[in-house]
Amino acid sequence: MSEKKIIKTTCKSCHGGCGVLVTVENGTIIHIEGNPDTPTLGTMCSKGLSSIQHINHPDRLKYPLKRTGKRGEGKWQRISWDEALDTIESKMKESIEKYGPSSIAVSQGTGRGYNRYTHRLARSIGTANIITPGYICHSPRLGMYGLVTGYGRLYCDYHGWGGEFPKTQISWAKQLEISSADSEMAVWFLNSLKHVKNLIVIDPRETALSSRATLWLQIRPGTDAALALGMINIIINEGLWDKEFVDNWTYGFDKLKERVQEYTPEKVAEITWLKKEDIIKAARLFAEDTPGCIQVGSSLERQANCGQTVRSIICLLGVTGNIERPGSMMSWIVPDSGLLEEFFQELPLTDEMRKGIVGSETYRMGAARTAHSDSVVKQLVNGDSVVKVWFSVGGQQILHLANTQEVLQAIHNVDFLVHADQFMGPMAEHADILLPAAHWLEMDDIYNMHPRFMIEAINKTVDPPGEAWPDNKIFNEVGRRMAPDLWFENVEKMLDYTVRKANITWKDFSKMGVLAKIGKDQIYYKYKTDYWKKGGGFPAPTGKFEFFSTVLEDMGYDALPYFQEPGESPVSTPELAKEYPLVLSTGYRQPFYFLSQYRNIPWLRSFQKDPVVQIHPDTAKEYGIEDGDWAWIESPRGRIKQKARLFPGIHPKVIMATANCFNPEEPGPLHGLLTSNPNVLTSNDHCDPMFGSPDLTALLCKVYKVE
Ligand SMILES: Nc1nc2c(c(=O)[nH]1)N[C@H]1C(S)=C(S)[C@@H](COP(=O)(O)OP(=O)(O)OC[C@H]3O[C@@H](n4cnc5c(=O)[nH]c(N)nc54)[C@H](O)[C@@H]3O)O[C@H]1N2
Ligand SMILES: Nc1nc2c(c(=O)[nH]1)N[C@H]1C(S)=C(S)[C@@H](COP(=O)(O)OP(=O)(O)OC[C@H]3O[C@@H](n4cnc5c(=O)[nH]c(N)nc54)[C@H](O)[C@@H]3O)O[C@H]1N2
Ligand code: SF4
Ligand SMILES: [Mo]
Repeated sequence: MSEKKIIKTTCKSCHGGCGVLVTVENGTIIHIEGNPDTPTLGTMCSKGLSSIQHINHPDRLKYPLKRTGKRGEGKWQRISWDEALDTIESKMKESIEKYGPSSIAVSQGTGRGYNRYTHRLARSIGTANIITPGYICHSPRLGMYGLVTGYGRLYCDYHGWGGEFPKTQISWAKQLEISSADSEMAVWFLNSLKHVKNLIVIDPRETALSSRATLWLQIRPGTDAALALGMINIIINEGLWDKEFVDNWTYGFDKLKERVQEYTPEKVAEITWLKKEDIIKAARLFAEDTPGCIQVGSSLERQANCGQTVRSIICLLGVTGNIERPGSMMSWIVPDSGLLEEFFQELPLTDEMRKGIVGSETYRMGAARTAHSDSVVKQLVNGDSVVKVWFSVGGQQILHLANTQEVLQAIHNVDFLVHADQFMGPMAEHADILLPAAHWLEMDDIYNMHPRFMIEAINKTVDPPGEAWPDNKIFNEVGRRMAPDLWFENVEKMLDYTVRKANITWKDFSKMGVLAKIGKDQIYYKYKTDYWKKGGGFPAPTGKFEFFSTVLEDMGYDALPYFQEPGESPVSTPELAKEYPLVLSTGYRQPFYFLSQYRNIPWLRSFQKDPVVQIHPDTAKEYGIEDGDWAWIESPRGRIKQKARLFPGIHPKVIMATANCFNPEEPGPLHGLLTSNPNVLTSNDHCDPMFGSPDLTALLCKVYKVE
């Protein structure tokens, strides 16, 4: 008799966390579909739906491996988990003995639901050298929200829970409908468009959203701070600001008013390549048709002026009073379990750990709690590296950091590199010990990527292949060896601990599926209550929303927002622009890929075989390129080739390359990395003074046909 059952779980093939129903027959998954009884309302995308091809892929890593040849030579020997863990333990302990705990780095890629484990492992070992892409993705926003308001998170309220939907929504460098990124959920956003009066899209490219927008501002990449400051200028000078909010709840408005005077509509139009009339229209719509919210995309954080850009946008929210009002920007009340981040935050970040953080002296906002990746790279290349042992789970730093050639050299200089992954790839190829990781269909875990008003259960549906382990088990077992008192007897005990504050066990939560604060559980206008401060106010040092940041002033940074040209641009480096006349942007998200992942999944690959560069037809004609031609894209750092897609929706002076690329089918160790990955072109020389983010999306390049 065949046995068939339906298991409820959560997809983490991207950040979205869609609720899923999985049909398992005799131990094999035969069907996957969205679960309508979850906050994602039954929606799923091609990535999640292709998971059966993913888990059964013949190239899955199945056993722990140890390198036998030279680094990257592709010679491996199968070993047991015991041997792998013994080796990791002894290498880590040896390094701590010789160089101190800061010599251990723990790294991850984008959030894949295990951030809390990465951080807890590092802190339990005594190091804060955590290598994460946070500083180019989401953390600048959180850091700046934290500075201005005193709490770290502000998200768009398009749920209607407070009785109002946003009347004006700005999609600023974001493709939420594809990305479901950064605590915003595509399905709720798309549903809210029924209620929106003005949709404003700010993007150098036409997108699915811009084609239905009230106003599309086709901005020059890297000039968004100027636009935000220009909009504030108009709002203040036309008397359109929210007087009740500004007078009672903010600090430094007069100083901001003075600062934005230099950002006149004329000047901003010149900087941004926008029409003055459109800038004025955007400012008026956003100030007059309230409430409104702004989705901030991570393209703005992959730039060397990201800190001030994000800050300028938050000030725009402040002058329009779009804070904590239904239909504006909200900080969410978290579920009864507390934030999952408490799992690592409960281990203190000691002064000694802080002192050991690579890059912390220079990038004081970005490298206050984690390492600055580009500084780690530079140190490794220069031979004066603090980091000696690198424990990497997911994440392909070789691909995702700026200046691929230099990162590659750095990786070769690491004393001992461990990597956990599901497949071979450029990072895995360079490991000393390679650990096989399970897929979300093969594990029990708790997910919080991202809406901070809920957590979700990931329930195991089938066994992983060979001896692959879930990441949480890998972290726990390494943790138990390095700091036995701070880790758990087994994964179930660890998950029990994670939800203990809700007075439930993992088994209870596994059945519940979701723990959330939705609808009436949320509190609006918290600053008008005792929530943060007795008598009302914000938890920032002045008790107010700080246009003028007292914390930045104390740190010696400019306390008011300003615009700075990208390090390489037609304006900042006009001589270079003669040879490289086009602005290079990288990184718009592909619906069927997640960063470098899934090019080996046949169904997903069938949608778009090769990495594509979008070029305006006039520009392409000028350089003799036709639709479908392979084109070289060259910057002062090197050149790569991608397939040209002629696209009238992109600004003629801008090209957009697909980021995070390699071809799994090409030979290792690099799998075509040096001819496909746009970070061959990007620079780690100019970095944001606060966060250390390099220019990954606003640089100079030229294009020509591959002969
Ligand atoms: N030029 C340019 N560079 C960029 C960007 C850009 O837009 N342009 N984007 C930047 C941003 S925002 C980010 S977040 C980074 C992202 O960069 P990464 O997160 O490093 O992205 P990937 O290259 O997909 O590497 C992820 C690896 O993790 C593995 N993996 C997936 N799931 C799991 C799992 O559950 N467990 C384990 N152990 N492994 C898993 C995958 O197989 C893959 O090898 O790239 C950054 N770099
Ligand atoms: N399907 C899928 N989903 C993903 C990912 C994926 O690879 N695939 N990656 C995940 C990750 S790690 C992240 S960080 C998020 C990112 O997702 P989002 O934050 O939504 O942003 P992106 O899609 O990277 O880029 C959004 C837009 O920014 C525009 N843009 C580029 N430069 C500029 C600029 O200087 N100014 C302005 N105003 N616009 C600019 C691009 O043209 C693009 O349309 O997506 C996540 N979700
Ligand atoms: S949107 Fe993300 S979470 Fe949802 S099904 Fe697609 S990959 Fe999975
Ligand atoms: Mo990201």
